[in-house]
Amino acid sequence: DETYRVYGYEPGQIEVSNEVFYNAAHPDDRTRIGQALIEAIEQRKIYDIEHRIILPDGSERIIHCQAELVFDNRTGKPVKLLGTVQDITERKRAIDALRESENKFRMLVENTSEGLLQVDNDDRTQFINNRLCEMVGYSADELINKVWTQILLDDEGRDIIGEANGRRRKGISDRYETKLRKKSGELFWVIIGGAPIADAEGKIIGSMGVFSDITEKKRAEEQLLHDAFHDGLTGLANRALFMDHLRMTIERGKSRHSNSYAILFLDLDRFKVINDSLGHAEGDNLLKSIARQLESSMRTFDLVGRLGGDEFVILLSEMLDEGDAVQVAERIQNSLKNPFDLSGSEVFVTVSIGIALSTAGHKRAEDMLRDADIAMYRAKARGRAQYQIFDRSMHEHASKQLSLEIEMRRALERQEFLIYYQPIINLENESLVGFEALVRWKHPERGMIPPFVFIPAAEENGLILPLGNWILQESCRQLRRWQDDNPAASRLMVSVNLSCRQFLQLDLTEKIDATLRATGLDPRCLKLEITESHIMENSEMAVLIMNHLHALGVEISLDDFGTGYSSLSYLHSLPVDYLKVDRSFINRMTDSKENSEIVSTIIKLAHNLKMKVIAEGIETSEQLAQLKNLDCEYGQGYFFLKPLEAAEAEKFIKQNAENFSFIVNQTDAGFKWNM
Ligand SMILES: Nc1nc2c(ncn2[C@@H]2O[C@H](COP(=O)(O)OP(=O)(O)OP(=O)(O)O)[C@@H](O)[C@H]2O)c(=O)[nH]1
Ligand SMILES: [Mg+2]
Repeated sequence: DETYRVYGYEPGQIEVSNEVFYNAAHPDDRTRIGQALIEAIEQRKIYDIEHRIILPDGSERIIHCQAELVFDNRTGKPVKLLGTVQDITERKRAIDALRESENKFRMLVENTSEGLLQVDNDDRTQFINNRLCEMVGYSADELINKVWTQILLDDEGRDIIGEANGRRRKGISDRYETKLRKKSGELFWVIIGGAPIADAEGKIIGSMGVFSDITEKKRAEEQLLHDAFHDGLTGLANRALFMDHLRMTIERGKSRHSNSYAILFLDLDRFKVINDSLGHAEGDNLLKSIARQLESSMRTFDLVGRLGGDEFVILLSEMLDEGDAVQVAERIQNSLKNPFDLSGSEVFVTVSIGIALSTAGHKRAEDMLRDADIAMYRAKARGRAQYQIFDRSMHEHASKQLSLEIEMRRALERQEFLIYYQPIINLENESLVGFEALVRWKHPERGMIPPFVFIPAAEENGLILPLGNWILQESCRQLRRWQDDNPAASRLMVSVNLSCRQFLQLDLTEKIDATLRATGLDPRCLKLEITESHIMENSEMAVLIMNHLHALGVEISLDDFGTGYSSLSYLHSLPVDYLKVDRSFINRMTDSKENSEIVSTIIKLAHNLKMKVIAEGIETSEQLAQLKNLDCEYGQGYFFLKPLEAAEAEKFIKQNAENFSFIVNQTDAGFKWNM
């Protein structure tokens, strides 16, 4: 009955014959069937074949026939086949599908870009794919049945895998990162996706790992991390990293009292000049060279950082005593004595250093850095190229400066600044030639604040630029108005002090030109006073600026001559029109012969250099007489007149307008003007 069913008939539906079987066989399989039959007959063996048949409904099946031949005893000829027929279509299809999926899997394993590794519970390699072999540089033979952790990992990696294996044994799959060692010894990063392998009973017998090379990703991550904490230009620690280290050092210092530490705050002196003269790119090169120089003069456990601009910081975390910090500061200053080579130009650099010591007991890193900064500022104010150690009084000074700055900003807005005009007299005929413009601050609560209090502060905080501009504008405007009102005043001049920062402004000439145009003042009526220290710091640049100013028609006075460090020898190279002799020389000139000799020498020197002389601070008739004797051209001082408010000066001009030879009466107490 089963045979009928296999062939697609009801039992007994047809008469069974060889022909029926033969016809049902798939035409393509018939030759094979014939051959199998012949073999069975000739070799007297079992007829055993799988082949396709076509059922009466046209569908195709696969069958397995196993039959014995029955031979006629007499003739020895085969008479029939006795055996079984089985429909194996479903089983056949399942096996084919399995084979196909196995092939697919093998393809995948061999061609995947991931490394695959199967190990037993003793970490012996059971299977490794080509990709992983490629990654580690070993052949499969070198790894199969070997303990892979001994070959491909270092101690740290073995610890990581040990932990991972623990999780595998509990049946957990997960991912983790570790380094592998190549056959060449080189280490590289992988991420491993690990999964346990269980046998039929669910017992864990090993694990399978998928390895991906993440070296590039790791490198990018490390780069990112590095960039976040380092200065892009010099590669030094940046503010974030430096502050982090400082914080840790302060914390450590709280628990362990033996070690002292310090920070050094460095700012290059006049770095702007290098940028302006050699260009920003060379400025950058200099910053890089200085970074290397600082690193090389530090011990490995000191941290050098760059906060930005031309500011560097150093953390000395292991000091024996406070003297160490001073020694380091001196070493740095000495190491910068040699010039730097910037594309052929030799550049000398000095640096101002502020030191904050752990003994000051800072609790916060920010406070310690701020105090080192304050000390650095003090080093700048004291003339640069030196170091200063922070102490409390500096803090007070700095807070005062800060409140002064705030007040000055307000004063600028509220126009609390005034200009006083001090007459300058032609000594030969005692006539008025003009005024020196002097700024005063009329503070609403504190009254008059003298310039020596707020001008240095304004230099430090930069407010000197807006303030200086205002003084220039206002003096030019005022003089022009007086000239308009009194034609006789048309030859009066005004002399305006320029601060160092103003003088070194890149667009100074343009600004002055614009001011003259805006106020309509004749350039010959404006004189600019510059102190010698400005010029000393950058004499080439100073000469350049002075030449520009001369081109405008503006004359220049060298102020406070003799008080600074200027040597007489370089005076001849300066395009200066007037020399102002400082009041301290005039004060003392009648004391002794030597003192008057000094003034005499200065005046002769100026005359030799075709400069005219203005004596400051004339207070007595004796001084005036001596100066006249020495052919000093001009003078100013209380003996003539004190600085006048604008309204007073105006009245003075009006009342003496007919004749600018003002003198009415000269007494020992001074001049009596028409006022
Ligand atoms: N080349 C270069 N210059 C920079 C960079 N950052 C800031 N600067 C310049 O560095 C100068 C720093 O100025 P300061 O330190 O205030 O002034 P200085 O000219 O050094 O004068 P002192 O410090 O007062 O002696 C400014 O002119 C900035 O324009 C930088 O990354 N590269
Ligand atoms: Mg600087």
